[in-house]
Amino acid sequence: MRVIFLFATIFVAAVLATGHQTHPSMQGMQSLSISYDTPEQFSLLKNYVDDPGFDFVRSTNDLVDVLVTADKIEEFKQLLEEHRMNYTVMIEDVHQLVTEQYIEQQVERRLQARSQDYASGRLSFTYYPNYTEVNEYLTYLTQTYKNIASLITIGNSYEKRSMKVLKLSTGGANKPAIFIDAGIHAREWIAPATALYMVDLMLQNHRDLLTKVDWYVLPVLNPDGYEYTHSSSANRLWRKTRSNTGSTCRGVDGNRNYDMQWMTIGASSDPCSDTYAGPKPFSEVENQHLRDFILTRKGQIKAYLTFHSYGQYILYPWGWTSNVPANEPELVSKLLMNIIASAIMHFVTNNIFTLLSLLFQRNLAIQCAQAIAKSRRTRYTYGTSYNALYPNSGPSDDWAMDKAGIKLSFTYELPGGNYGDLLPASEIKPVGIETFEALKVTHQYVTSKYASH
Ligand code: 0X9
Ligand code: ZN
Repeated sequence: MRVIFLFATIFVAAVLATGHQTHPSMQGMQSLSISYDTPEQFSLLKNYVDDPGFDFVRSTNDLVDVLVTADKIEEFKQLLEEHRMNYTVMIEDVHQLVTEQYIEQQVERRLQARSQDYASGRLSFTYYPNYTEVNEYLTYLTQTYKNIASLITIGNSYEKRSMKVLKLSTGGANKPAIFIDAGIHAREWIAPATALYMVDLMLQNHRDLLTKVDWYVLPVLNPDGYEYTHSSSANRLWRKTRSNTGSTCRGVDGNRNYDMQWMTIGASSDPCSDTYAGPKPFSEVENQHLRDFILTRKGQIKAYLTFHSYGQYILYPWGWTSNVPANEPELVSKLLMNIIASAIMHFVTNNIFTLLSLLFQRNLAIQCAQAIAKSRRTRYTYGTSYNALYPNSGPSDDWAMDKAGIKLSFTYELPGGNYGDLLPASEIKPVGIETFEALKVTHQYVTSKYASH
């Protein structure tokens, strides 16, 4: 079993280290989800990693999701069957789906434009907003919630798009803060939408979350890439930034570019790869802005949350080693530890209610996963990035914990349903509502640990 795990780990790293400059024609492209469990099956899949007709969009230790072009699909399916590998066709026709979704987006946009309600920049969350619409919405928030919402421009992207952090604060000094970013990977549209919808929920119905904690939300960390995916259906699956690093291929994987074990594992030095780590750590100006913003508020930010898709994971450091961080018990509880802690607490306080609440307490990741499951039965896996997903280096959450000293640092891989990163916009609100439950838990934890009472 260990041998298989090792093979899987190497395979996953190899898969991630490759990628293609642009996506080949989507006409007739299919999305397959393949499960595998023997070393032979791993090596069989590995043969296709460099094939331009294949794009491995998600990899775990027992399954891969891969987009396969029309000219390769039948032969590949036959091969899977011959080797008794189970697969499901997740998307029958990627091109058709992407095209339909672009039309739907436009229809919803027009519907929204007709409504007086939305004239001022408010979002309906019935379609994925583009970069301009995100900014209009941010401005709308500052005008509507004058005493709470403000914008901090942290700099410009490579293509000179301004990057704005939304600050939500009810005033007062020395409050702990929670920082959220989304959209470092351009095609993961559900991430910015979820971050914004949670802001919407907070401002409309949950102002209590603003009393003791300040919030910073950067909804689009990679504005150029995000805008590129919105510009044409042919670019919908772009992942990286849009910087020109001197190669024929553009862009850097922002989540391999932080100065944290940079380029040590699960990252590529090939500019044409989807996991290209960049020519040096922090080569990407967008990441530099995020770094400077966070370091300026080093003591204040107590939790760092970064939203991605897909796969339903709550991940915490590290990605580069199988070792767990020193405060792992805080990030995810051990039941036994909780019981012991509860007993001590009970002894100290002699309070039955404290005992009961602590007995049922799980620490943060598991509590968040449970809160989400309770909301809509969505199942999240939690664990360190290396152990629960795959090894990789230079991601923002590892940097936030190690270099910015933020002890609570999580990556959320939001749901992709049967669609992966092409999740229909009708899922924005349901995903936002369930994820908001995890946000409440995180807020509660930060408040009880860091806020003055
Ligand atoms: O590979 C990534 O950057 C993330 N997955 S994604 O499918 N959204 O691209 C996972 C990053 C988690 N790993 C660490 N934070 N170390
Ligand atoms: Zn991502």
